[in-house]
Amino acid sequence: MQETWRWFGPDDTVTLDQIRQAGATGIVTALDHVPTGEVWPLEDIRKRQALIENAGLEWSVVESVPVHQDIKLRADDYERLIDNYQTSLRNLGTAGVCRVCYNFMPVVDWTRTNLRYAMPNSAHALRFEMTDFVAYDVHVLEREGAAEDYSPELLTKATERFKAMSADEREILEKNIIAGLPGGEGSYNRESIAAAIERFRDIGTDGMRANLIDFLRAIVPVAEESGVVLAIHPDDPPFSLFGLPRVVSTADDARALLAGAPSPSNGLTMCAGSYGARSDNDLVAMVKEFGDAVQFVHLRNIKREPDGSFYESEHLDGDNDIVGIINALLDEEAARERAGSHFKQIPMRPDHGHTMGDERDDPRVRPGYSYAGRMRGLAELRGVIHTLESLRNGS
Ligand code: DNO
Repeated sequence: MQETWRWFGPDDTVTLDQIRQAGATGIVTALDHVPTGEVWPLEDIRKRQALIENAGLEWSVVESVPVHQDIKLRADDYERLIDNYQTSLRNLGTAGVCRVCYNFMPVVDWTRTNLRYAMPNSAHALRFEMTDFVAYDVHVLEREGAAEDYSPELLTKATERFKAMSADEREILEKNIIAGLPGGEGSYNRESIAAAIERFRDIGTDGMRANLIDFLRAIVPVAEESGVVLAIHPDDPPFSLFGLPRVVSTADDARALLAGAPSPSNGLTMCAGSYGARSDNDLVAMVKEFGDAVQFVHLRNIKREPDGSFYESEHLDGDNDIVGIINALLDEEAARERAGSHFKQIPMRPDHGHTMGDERDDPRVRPGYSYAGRMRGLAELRGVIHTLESLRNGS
């Protein structure tokens, strides 16, 4: 596996030198200055690539080339937006940046309710708490019909929670949910999120899936011609938010999107933390089943609670069988080696980490993307990979 690290570009609090010191060899980054839907110019791709290569690293994965909401809706300007996406893929292929992660979540990208959830050791973790989310949806956003999407017990808990929150707490909760998290697409205020949700209200799961497959049929052949592999990121969390359909949440969803546009370029991101937030996703079985479609891996652990809430636990301590997942990925790499496959090394990144040490109370540090927290995660994961590889080699 290639050890990679997400870098938010020159204004990241973590430098390329520090990333090398942490032991990663690959960079995961995006041209965040290009507005969603516009073409990624070859010149800008080459400039970013040169920065990375001059630091002795490789640009291994693009995360993400965001998909415009109009493409997800097949509305308004979507044809031009798809053309632009195709051009961006061609430009990335020309530069030799060959793996592209993206997602197809409606309205909001990855979502948490608490970015400073205190662990027993006083480090901070990210948390999604269902009661808080419902309190926001029903009592702050006051989305029409929201109450019908939740059970009476949850609604009662959410009402109590809402009443007990101070104005500051409500404001922080709103910001966490709708203002956008690092690397996420879309930042809203209360009016604009309500309008965005409204646009998706009647699309339904089948409509959303059909739009994803139409999009894949337009971009996968271009990726293939350009030597690029796509790796769709699952929904995070992997269930409906704001009553909207999410179609990249389960093994069935992954099966459907792969079958909809079969190609070696139509691949998956195995985000352990996202798929793993559902107890009905068996991640080891998914790696085995999807095998050569797994083109990028986010290794992260979570602790689930019965109502759908979860928090991001330490990388080796949670409900995900990280050792089993890594073992299955090593099997897949060995199969690729035997088959002489071009993309035999699977890039992985330690996805998120706790905010700890000097960074914990530093407002410049991106939640989930601290240096120390991810370095700790990477070191633990590296230990697992090394051990499993040694056992395979009989040493
Ligand atoms: C969170 C991430 C997301 C993810 C995008 C993929 O840390 O996993 O930002 O990168 O949703 O398109």
